[in-house]
Amino acid sequence: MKVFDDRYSIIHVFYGIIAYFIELITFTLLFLAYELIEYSESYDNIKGDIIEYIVGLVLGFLIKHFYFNTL
Ligand SMILES: [Ca+2]
Repeated sequence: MKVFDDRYSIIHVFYGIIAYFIELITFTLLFLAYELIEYSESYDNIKGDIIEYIVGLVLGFLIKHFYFNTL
């Protein structure tokens, strides 16, 4: 599996953070649609990118609940 393997990896993390702050379901569906179009033949890339996105979601959670102290 390819995780944090290219310059887009950090974008996936930031996208995850933004998704958590704005609208989780819509952003997740858009991300999955993009992944399926971009890497329709490489599930290794998709799995890696999803892990990068989840890392972003976790960071978004931590920032929102601990830094901004909101629920
Ligand atoms: Ca990747």
